[in-house]
Amino acid sequence: MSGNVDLKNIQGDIWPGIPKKFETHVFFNIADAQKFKLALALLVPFVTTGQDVTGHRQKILEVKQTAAAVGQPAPLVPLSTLTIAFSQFALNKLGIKDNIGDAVYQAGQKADAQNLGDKGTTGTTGFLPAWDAPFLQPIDGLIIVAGDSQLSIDAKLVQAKLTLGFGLITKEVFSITGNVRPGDEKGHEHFGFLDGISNPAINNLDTSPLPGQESIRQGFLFLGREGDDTTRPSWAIDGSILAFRFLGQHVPEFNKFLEDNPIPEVVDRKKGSEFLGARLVGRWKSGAPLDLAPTEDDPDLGKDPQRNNDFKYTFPGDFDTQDRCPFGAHVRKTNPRNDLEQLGVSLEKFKILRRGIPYGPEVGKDEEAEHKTKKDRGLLFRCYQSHLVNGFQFLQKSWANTPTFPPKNGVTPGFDPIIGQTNDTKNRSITGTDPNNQTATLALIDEWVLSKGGEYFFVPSIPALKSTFAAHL
Ligand code: N7H
Repeated sequence: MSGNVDLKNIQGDIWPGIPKKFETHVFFNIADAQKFKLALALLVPFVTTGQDVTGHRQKILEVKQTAAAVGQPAPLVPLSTLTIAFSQFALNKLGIKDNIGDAVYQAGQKADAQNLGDKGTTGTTGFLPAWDAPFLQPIDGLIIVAGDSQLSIDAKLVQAKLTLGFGLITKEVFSITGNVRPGDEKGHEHFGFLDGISNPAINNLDTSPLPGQESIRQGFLFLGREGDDTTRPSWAIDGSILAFRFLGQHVPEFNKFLEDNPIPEVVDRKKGSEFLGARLVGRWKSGAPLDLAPTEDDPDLGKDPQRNNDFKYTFPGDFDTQDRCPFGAHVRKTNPRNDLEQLGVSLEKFKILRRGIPYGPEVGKDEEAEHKTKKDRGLLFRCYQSHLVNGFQFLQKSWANTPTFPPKNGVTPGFDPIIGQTNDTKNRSITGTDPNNQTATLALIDEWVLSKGGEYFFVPSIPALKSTFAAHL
């Protein structure tokens, strides 16, 4: 199908993405399908659309401009939003029998866990991932409430739970709140790196892409739109598939590894450790990409959206050497840019739109001193795409977990040091972290990101919520 999505019809978390400080995820099961459909009909008017979020973003911009004009810091604009998503288990319960056209979604993430490289055990009933208990049972749906403050989202959540009859019609399985990190760490994930920089632009929606930002056809994000060649049921159009991953991060242990393995020949040990961190991620903590800032951090570049994503690994030597950026660095593994384009491979179908948020407290002094994680923290990772097999699943399995990717003559890049994993061994390594000794292998003795659970959800359009998911009142 050609044509463009109508912002009134899509959920705003997919596009343009919700500006948020706090975000609660409530995973639920449907206890009474008939009553749930009636309750959902009452909730649909409160689901946040793309048009709603466009309005919020405009308001935030205006408030910022007004504050800047008088030299004042901009106040936060009150905001609370609601997103709702359903797993295949929910479709079954609600009697929605059509084949959505994504076998990975239909089987569910628990069935995919071994394939994704998650830890676990194999018994008589097959592979059991070492996930947190709530994710080991079927989960029907997910409500995401996001906003500017805990207070705003709490009020929205109470309203949503009352409407859906939580406790009777709908049962809560698990709930977790993420928040933007405090002070200067705003926008940085728990290892300390600026996140949320590189996402694809969507044709005819992001009308002025940032320098370096690649545009994809709408069908690679929304089912049934241009570029999506799969047969879909008519109600699935303008929905998107959400991969949720509950990812714990061992921050003190990661920092200790950097401390113990500084890149040699750098002015001092501390800078050598920072350099190793940047070589593992492919960007400095400031966000500055190694491809543009290969030897030292450039904080002005890091925070400048006009420049911080404007690179493709096309500098002389980039394709064959790891002088500027290791082939296995996290951002190069998950978006290899020219490494594949030079081989004639288009990256369009491998694009995902990331919408995550950190969770858990800041690292405590005791954890820092003992180099040991004592409190749970990490990333509530979410990404959207129209096909999991080319999107999240492919990036995790065929790129991050595959040491020979990206393909390079005579060099094995190694695992993605941040998210690459194997089911039950800790036998991970990477090459090229030391620019002066690029064939040396660095053993990644620990895994610092641990999968604690997840599920694949479908995020329906507003018309689909009304016509197919909810009862007709
Ligand atoms: Fe990643 N990190 O802090 O190291 N990621 N990521 N990610 N990630 C990115 O460009 C991180 C995860 C992608 O276009 C940045 O926005 C952490 C999963 C993709 O150049 C940083 C975790 C998957 C990109 C991190 C985590 C991806 C990307 C740079 C888990 C998919 C864009 C900031 C706890 C399977 C690459 C930015 C590009 C960027 C980190 C998870 C994918 C700093 C800590 C599970 C596609």
